Amino acid sequence: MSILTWLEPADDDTVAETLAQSFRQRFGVAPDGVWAAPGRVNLIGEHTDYNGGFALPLALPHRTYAAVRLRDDGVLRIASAQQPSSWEGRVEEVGPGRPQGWPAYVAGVVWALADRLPDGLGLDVLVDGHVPLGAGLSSSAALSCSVGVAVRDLVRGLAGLSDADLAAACVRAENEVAGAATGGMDQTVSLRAVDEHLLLIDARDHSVLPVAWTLPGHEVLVVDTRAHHSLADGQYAARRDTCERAATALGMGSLRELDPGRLEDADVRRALADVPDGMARVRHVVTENGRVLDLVGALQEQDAVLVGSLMTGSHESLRDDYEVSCRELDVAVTAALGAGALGARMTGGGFGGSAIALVDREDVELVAGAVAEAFADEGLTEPHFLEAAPSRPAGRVAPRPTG
Ligand code: GAF
Repeated sequence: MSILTWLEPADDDTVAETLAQSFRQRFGVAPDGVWAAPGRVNLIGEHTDYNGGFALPLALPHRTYAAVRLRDDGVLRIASAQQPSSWEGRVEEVGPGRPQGWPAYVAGVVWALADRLPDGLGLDVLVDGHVPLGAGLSSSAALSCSVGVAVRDLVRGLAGLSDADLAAACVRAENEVAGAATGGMDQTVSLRAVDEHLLLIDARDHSVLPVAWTLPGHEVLVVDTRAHHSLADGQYAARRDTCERAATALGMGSLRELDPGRLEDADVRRALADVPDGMARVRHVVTENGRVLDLVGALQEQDAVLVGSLMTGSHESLRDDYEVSCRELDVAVTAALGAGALGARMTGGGFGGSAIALVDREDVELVAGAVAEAFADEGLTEPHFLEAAPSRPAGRVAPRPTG
């Protein structure tokens, strides 16, 4: 069997030191500090956030780092340790579609917070991403949240800004400046995670509840399929649009309001008849909300078998009703289950990206090996693997916060 590639999280202190040095070389001055924000894995509750529903993600130990320095001349200079492209412009130039590409996730945060920022504020930013890109692990939200926490720490007038309000600003940056119509799950967990816990998010009122990981003998194995994943293409927005049309046809503010017991009712079917794919999409959203709450109950009962079967049920619903899976994700799920995983599913927006599997701690290598072998047999690109240990939220890494 070939050697598997495991993506390890970076060490905060090492990255902070190297990044501060690169910042000095690039901008000729030291940063005010270095901040980091985590990517995420969603255990269950997919495509529910923009329907006012439930999700249960965890923050990964894999983080995006941002060395940041405030300026007082309204200029933004944005660069990356990995990306060859950079952007320089004035704060007033930032807006929907400007700048393009990854710098939008940085500049967009300043744009979204503009009302609360002092006149003339600008930034120098150098980012260093350690969340795999395009892997459905929320590298974009980690990017905007790392800059968001930096700006909040550095600007006196923002000291009282809550994590929920900062998450909302990062969502606006992504929706309105970067043009990706995502919900708020990723930013919420990146900013509001609790170390060693999952986070139950209720997107209706943005409340969160930490949920303990009660299965110490089991791990969440992440398979980065390395199939391309982009939320800025049309598929994600199309699903969201269908859900909004379905809610309107049902006379509801969001699909959260639909009682699961009414899914088969004739009036519901009639109302959705004119919404292409409406019935199947609605069925996914409504049943997925139920699975999230059932899974929280299964965790409380330490019932790993039930947790696993709910995860697999989620995948089937995403594959068949929501139609956001793809060949690579299905191969990963089937191979993981075949090798003894208790459950497996795609995670994140879909159309590529990552799958996760609930695996007995002793079987992690075995299951990962089986997935890699299945990919090789199918002629797919070699997948990468990581372990999803629930980790801490965004914050400053250098200079280390005191107290
Ligand atoms: C992406 C989005 F950014 C989230 O808001 C969420 O909708 C997810 O896809 C699907 O559950 O990660």
